Amino acid sequence: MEITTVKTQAFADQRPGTSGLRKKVKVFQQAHYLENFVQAVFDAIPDRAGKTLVLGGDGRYYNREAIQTIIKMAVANGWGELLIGRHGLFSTPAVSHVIRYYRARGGLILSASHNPAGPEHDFGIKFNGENGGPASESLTEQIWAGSKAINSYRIAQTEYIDLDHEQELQLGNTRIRIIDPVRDYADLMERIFDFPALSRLLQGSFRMRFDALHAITGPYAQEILERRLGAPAGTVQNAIPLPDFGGGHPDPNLVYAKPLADLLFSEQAPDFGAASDGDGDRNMILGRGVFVTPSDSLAVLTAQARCIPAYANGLHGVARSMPTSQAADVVAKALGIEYFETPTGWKFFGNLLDAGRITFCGEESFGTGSDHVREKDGLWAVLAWLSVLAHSGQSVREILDAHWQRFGRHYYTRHDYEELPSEVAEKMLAGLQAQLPVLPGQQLAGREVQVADDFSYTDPIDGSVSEHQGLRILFADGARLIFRLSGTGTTGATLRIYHEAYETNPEQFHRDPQRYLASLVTLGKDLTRLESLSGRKAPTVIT
Ligand code: VG1
Ligand code: CO
Repeated sequence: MEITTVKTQAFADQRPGTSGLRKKVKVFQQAHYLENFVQAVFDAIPDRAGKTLVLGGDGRYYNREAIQTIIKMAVANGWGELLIGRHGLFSTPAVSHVIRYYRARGGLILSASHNPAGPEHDFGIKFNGENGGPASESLTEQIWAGSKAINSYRIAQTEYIDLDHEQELQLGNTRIRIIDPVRDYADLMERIFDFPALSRLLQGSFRMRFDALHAITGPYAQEILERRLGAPAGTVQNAIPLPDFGGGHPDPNLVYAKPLADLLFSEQAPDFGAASDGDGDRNMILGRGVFVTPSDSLAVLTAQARCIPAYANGLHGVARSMPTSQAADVVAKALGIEYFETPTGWKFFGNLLDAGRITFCGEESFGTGSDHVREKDGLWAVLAWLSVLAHSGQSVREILDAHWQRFGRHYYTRHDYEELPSEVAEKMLAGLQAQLPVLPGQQLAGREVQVADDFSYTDPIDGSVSEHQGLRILFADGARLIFRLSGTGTTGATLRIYHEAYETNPEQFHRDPQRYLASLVTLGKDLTRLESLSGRKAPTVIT
């Protein structure tokens, strides 16, 4: 096996964002760009020799080429074994499980998640560690530092590896195993949920539609929903992962999964609708004529967890990212379990999950998950909702109504302003930050400001501190207004403004969130001088 050391020059822009390194495909196609980053990751894992690495992606454009390169580099860098998904495919939650199940040292996931795919769009790569979760902040910083200092990488001269059949082969000292990317994950779901009960639901008069948006969850959803649970053929739509995801945004929200949303709000609506994103970690939950906000979804599942066999003894605790509504906190208080508020990004849940302090966690960005893996998990959330529906015999609307009656309703909406010039977005936030000290005590939008700050998080397990995680305005009545810049985009800057208000009067439970929150929306735009600085009148995406 010939191994070459290739001289290279560092790139200055390989700092991973909220979830790995994401760039335009064209950026990744520059000579040595992918190789440099992969070498920086490998260098940050000094104990890799002889260990197992899991490898796969969401099937987007450039997935296959990147895998061939990474195989050669893994061989040259002393990995003992590679577990690669057949066709080069793996969803993010499946990689997380496979790392844990086979006690691998880590995994590389090739995905830009909810970002569009194709030669003109995005590609990405992220490293998950031996707990199955995204690299910690400190490891991420180390990888970035390595990427800036790199001057060579190692690569083996090997033949092209056939990824399309399950097989085992030996390349130098590295064993390569092409495995079924779905089986182990589907088996895990079968251990968590009551499959006979779910089969009865799906084989009866209940109707559901799952939209895989031409991305990775298609094969997983077909295996689990249609084959193992016996839902009618066609329950899963857009099930074949396409390199360009059919030209759409593989992002499960009311804007990018519009055909599904339209169906659930039509006369022909089935009982239940769900969608997932490019790499399979997000979920959107819809009932007939009703959309469940992800924040409410986390709260409902927390309240109902005991109907699922794996959680029949109750939950240790629950965590949510800071911008996620406080609905789950209210449930946790009622259940007498711990609850936590972390910065945005799944990596911040890892320590709490590993320490057994939380069982469920979630984000407002359509992410929900549990301690079964160390990533958010779209299909898990769908099966959890189906479990609640099967157990209660109620509709999604009835479940939500009953939840609000018991815990109150957290009205919530997020407004995204995408592709702003970076200087403009930074100016808006800097302007707001300068005002924060004088806001407490003021009356704004008819509410009294209690706290106005820049969110800083101290990890309760290892004491590490993460600063500048979003600007917050907390009102005395429990309402919140939050501002932060996205760390997953590849063009300009995306400003996210999150609006939340708590309502306990049942007569007010069925208002339109946009109207209910209108004064907070106006306030958010005023405080950032949004219209005058950016010229934008309306957000690009409302969820
Ligand atoms: C977004 C979401 C965040 C999520 C992240 C990765 O990050 O807001 O909650 O964890 O995407 O999700 P940002 O920095 O753009 O706000 V995924 O499904 O793209 O891996
Ligand atoms: Co994703």
